Amino acid sequence: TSSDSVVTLLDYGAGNVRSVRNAIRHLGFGIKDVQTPEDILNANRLIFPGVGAFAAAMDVLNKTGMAEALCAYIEKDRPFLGICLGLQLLFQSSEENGPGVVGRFDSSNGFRVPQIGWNALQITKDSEILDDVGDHHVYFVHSYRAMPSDDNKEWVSSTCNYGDNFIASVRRGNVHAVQFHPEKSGDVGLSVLRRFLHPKTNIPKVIACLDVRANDKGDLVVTKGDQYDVRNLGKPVELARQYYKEGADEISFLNITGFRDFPLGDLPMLQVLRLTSENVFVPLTVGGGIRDFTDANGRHYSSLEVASEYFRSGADKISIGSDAVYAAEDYLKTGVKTGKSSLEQISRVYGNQAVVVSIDPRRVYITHPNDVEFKAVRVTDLGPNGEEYAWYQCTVGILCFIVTFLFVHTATQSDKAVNGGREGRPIGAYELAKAVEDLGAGEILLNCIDCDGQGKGFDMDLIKLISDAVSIPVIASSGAGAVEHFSDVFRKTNASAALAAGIFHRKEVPIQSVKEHLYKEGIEVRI
Ligand code: 1PR
Repeated sequence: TSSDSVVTLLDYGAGNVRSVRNAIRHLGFGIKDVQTPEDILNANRLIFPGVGAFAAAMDVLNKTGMAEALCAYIEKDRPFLGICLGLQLLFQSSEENGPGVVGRFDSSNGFRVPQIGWNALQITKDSEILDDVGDHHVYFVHSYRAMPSDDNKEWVSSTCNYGDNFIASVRRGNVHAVQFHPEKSGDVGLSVLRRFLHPKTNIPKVIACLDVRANDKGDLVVTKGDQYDVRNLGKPVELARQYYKEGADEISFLNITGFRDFPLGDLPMLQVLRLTSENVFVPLTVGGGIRDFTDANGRHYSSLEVASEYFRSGADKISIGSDAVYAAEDYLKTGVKTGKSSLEQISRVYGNQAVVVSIDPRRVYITHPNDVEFKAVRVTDLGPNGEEYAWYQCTVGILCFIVTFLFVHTATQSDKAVNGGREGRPIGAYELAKAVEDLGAGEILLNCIDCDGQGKGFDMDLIKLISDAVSIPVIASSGAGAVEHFSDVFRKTNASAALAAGIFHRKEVPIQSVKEHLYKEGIEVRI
C-alpha cells in the first residue's frame, strides 16, 4: 500500500471507533494507528474520532503529549478530520478561553438531551467535504455542542438546529471537523469521508467504446471481437445515444477499418460523428487511421488535416495508435522532437487535451526483469512456464484491410499469429507512455490485447505501471466483465477512467449498474 492510501487514526482508547475504521477500509484506505506524538506529526492525513467524555479525553491527550502534537499538526494546515468530540476539542484547544464555546444542550426547551438521531445541516460556506450533503440528514449523538460566535464565524462551514443553532462543522484550509458521525450517516456520510480522503481528485469516468468498421454496404457497424478479431453488434449512432442516456461519461469511436484507406474518404465516420454530436452531450473521441497519407493520385494529406476534419464533425479528441508508436520510437532513438509527428502537430494546434494516444500492448512473459531492455513488472499471475515477470510489447496495425477482410469474410477464428492484424514493435508500453507524454499527448488509452474481450478484468499490473509512470490521465481499457472490475481498477491503480466495449454492447452489464456499484463502494461518480 502506498503512503497515499494510508490514513493515520488517533484512537486514544476511550471508546468504540470500529465503525470509523470500517468506513475508512471500505473506502479503500489502510489505517496507521497513532502510537506516539511523532506519528501525528508524520501523518499524511489524520482522522481524530473523538469519543468519550471531554475532560477525560483532554487529560489523556495532554498526558501523552498528543495534544501538543495535534496543535502543531493543525497549525501547519496538515489534512485533518475531527469527528464529534474531535470537533469540540479543536475548539477548546484553539480558543484561549475555552469555557463558553462548548456547552451542554439546554433540555428545558423540550429537546431531549443527548441529541441521538438524524438532523439536517445549514451549510454556510464551501467546505468541500460536505459537497454531497445538501438537504440529506446526517447522524448526531452528543450532549455538548460548540456555539457559533463572532470569533469562530470564519471557521464555521455548517450549523444545525436542535433547540439552538450549534456548529455542525468547521473548516479552515485542510483542517476539517464535523459534529455528526459520517461513519454512521449512510452513503452521504461516506461521501464526507471520501471527500476528505480523496481531496480534489478527478471524478473517475466510465467510457463506452465503439469499435466500428465499414461493412460491405459501406455502413459503419459496431464490432466487438475477442482479442481484436471482429464481429458485428449494432449501429454506432444509436448505440452512442443509448450509452449517453445510460450515463456514459464519454464515448470513443475507434475506426478499425480507417487505415485500410484514407480516413477522409471514410465519409461514414464523419457522418457518425455529426449525427452523434447532435444529441450526445459528453466528449466524443475518434481514433483509427490518423496519420499522414498520400492518395493514389499522389496528393499528400497531413494527419492534421485528417484530425481537423474529425474535430469539425464533432469530435472533441482524436486518438492515435500506430503512428504514435513510430513517433515514440524515433524520439527515443534520436532524443529529438521533430515536431513533425501527427501527435506533435495535432497537439500543437488543438492542444494536448485533444490528443489521446491509444496503446495496444501484449504481455510478454520473461523469467528475469533484466532479460529485456524494456521496463518489466512482477506479474500477479505467473506466466505459462511459471515466469514471474512480463514486459508489455507495443503493437501497430498491419495489413488491416486484408486481415479484416479475411476475418469478416471467412469468419476465421482467432489466429494468434495475426491477432487482429497487429505487429509487435521493439518498444514497451512504459517507454511509449513516457515518450508520448513528452511529445504532447494529453491522455493515454491503455488497452491490453491479452485481456481484450475476455471479461476477466483489467490488466492491473499494466495499468498500475503506466498510470504511475506518467502524469497525464490514463484510461484503463480491455477486459471489463463485471462491475467489480471497475471499482478494482479505481481502487488499486491511478487510472482516471475505465473503458469497456463488449459488456455494454452485449448488454451484460449496463453502464448504470457500473455507476451504482462505484457509488455504493464510496467511489465518486457522475450520476
Ligand atoms: O493505429 O492509429 O490506426 O488506431 C487504431 C485504433 O484501433 C487503436 O486505438 C486500436 O486500439 C484500435 N484497434 C485496432 N484494431 C482493432 C481490432 O479490434 N481489430 N480495436 C482495434 C481495439 C480495443 C479496444 C476495446 C477495449 C475494450 N479495440 O478499443 O474496445 O479493449 O474491450 P472490452 O471491454 O470488450 O474488453 P491507429
